[in-house]
Amino acid sequence: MSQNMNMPWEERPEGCKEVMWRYSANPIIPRNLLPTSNSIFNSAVVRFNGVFAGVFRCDDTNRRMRLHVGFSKNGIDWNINPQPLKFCCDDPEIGEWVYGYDPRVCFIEGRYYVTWCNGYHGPTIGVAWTTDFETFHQLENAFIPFNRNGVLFPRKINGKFAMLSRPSDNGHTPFGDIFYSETPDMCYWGRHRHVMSPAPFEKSAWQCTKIGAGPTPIETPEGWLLIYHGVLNSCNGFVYSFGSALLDLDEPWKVKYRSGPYLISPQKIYECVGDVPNVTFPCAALHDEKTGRIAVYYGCADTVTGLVFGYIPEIVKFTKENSYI
Ligand code: BMA
Repeated sequence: MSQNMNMPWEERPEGCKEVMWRYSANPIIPRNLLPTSNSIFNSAVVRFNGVFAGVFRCDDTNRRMRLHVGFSKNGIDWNINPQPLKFCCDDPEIGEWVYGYDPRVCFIEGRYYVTWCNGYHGPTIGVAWTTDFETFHQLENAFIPFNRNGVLFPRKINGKFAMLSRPSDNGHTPFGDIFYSETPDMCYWGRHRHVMSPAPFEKSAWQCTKIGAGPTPIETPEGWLLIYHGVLNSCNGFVYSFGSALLDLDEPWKVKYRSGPYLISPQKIYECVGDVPNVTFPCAALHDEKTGRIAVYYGCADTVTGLVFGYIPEIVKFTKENSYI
């Protein structure tokens, strides 16, 4: 790994022509890092006080879906609290824990907001904030069930907080479009706009069944860079890959470009073998404005956590030059 502790980094391997490349020591988090963990994947990390902090999806050996807080000096070696995260909430009806998974963490105006798939009469989008990764203040759920993949934008847009989400069903949803919603106060969400649907099979098959936003979108001069997962329903079940899109900066429900080819698909053993085979599921990214470097954290086969690297300007170029829309 690079000496620069600003973010984890490893240069593109010689001869590699891919837009994004995997960390050579993947997976970075083994399934059994905690004494009671069955799997640690689909997790969110951010910079915090000169180190890194994160909210991790740790399914336990009862196969209950739990969230745990973790810290790291280099973004690669993680200390994850063996005790599950407990949210503080004034309203027991909202604060009652049922299950939680696939967290995202987004820094906006001095607070780290956590959004996750929260069990409340089925999956919906839970919202909480923290400033210290110790006390987490849980707010109202953003939407009614069923919904997944709630991903906040890192700044207000036209004066409102904004979120992407993916309305779904109570099972292993065989459909799914990404929508945009906004709120003045992190409580009342509205102005729901359609962003994008799965792609036509004949144009981009890896994303033809359903799609969902991944890490917090990154602001670039070309638009919001959105890395998102897409699903293909193969004869062997769902296959989760990820690609990229560029959304309009002021009206992010307008998609400017969308990659036909995937950036990453399940190809390595740790992505193809595990509790759910053939899943690469991005939930977080660290990036560096100066160098354009990006490191994406992704769940592998619903079992372990991996890292892939790239350069934002190259991903933007790839998205534009290979857009199918
Ligand atoms: C989705 C979510 C993800 C998971 C994926 C593949 O519906 O449950 O957490 O990674 O399925 O199993």
